Amino acid sequence: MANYAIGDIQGCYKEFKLALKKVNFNLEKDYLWLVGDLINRGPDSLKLLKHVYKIRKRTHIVLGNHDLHFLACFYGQRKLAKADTISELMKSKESLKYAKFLMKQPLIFKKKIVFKNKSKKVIMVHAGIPPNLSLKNCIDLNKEFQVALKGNPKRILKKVFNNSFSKFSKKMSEIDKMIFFANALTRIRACNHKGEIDFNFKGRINEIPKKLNAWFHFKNSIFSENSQLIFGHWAAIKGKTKKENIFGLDTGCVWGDKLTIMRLEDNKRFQIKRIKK
Ligand SMILES: [Mn+2]
Repeated sequence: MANYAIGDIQGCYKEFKLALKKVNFNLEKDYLWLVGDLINRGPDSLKLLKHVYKIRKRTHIVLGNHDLHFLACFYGQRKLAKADTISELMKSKESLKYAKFLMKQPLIFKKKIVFKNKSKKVIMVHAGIPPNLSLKNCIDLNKEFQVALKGNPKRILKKVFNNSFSKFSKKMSEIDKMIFFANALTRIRACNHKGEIDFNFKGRINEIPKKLNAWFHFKNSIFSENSQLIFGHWAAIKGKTKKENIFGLDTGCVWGDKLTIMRLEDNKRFQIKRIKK
């Protein structure tokens, strides 16, 4: 029995299948973790969702910004952009089924993994965690977000990428807290010294301006010794964080680089090169 986590697939279905094959993924025994951005920008978003839906009982998912973007488009709250490749999915007869399936997925997921008599807590998010949110804050906000999204998807999805809040504050209204949380967990890369998120910076680690720092370099009780964090989203850092217990899994498959699948028991990485058309 093993747990395997895959970085941003973004509709790269062929590479996804090869990744499962490479680790001999066994549906009866193994679990699959997906760090979000399952769809969009790549060629086969519909095929990918079909497959993931079929194996959903053995799959743990967190939503990424592209998954939220699809939901917002599906519920008429955002428009497709030129670079989007989800129109086949939008037009599919099964789009409602997949939209409802994605709506049930959290923004943060955690599970205890036992390996060689040692146990560790593994936490999964799409982009990262802002400096001033604890694990308890995240779990609470995630619950509220899921209830609100299910209750009134349009209300939440309309504002989901609103950048007006760069830092969490208890003074925010309940809906603003949820919007901030969803936006931060699916889009964070760098923050300034006050812990405020800069939503514009998307470059490499060595290109970070002096006034900013990567989110995983801030102190946060979540990054404690007995826990391990996995995330995707930031393809430009190619999975490197220089932190022992924080693992980036987006290695830019959709941009022509590689798809990473990591066994969480021993953190061994396997990679599939993007198949050229
Ligand atoms: Mn992303």
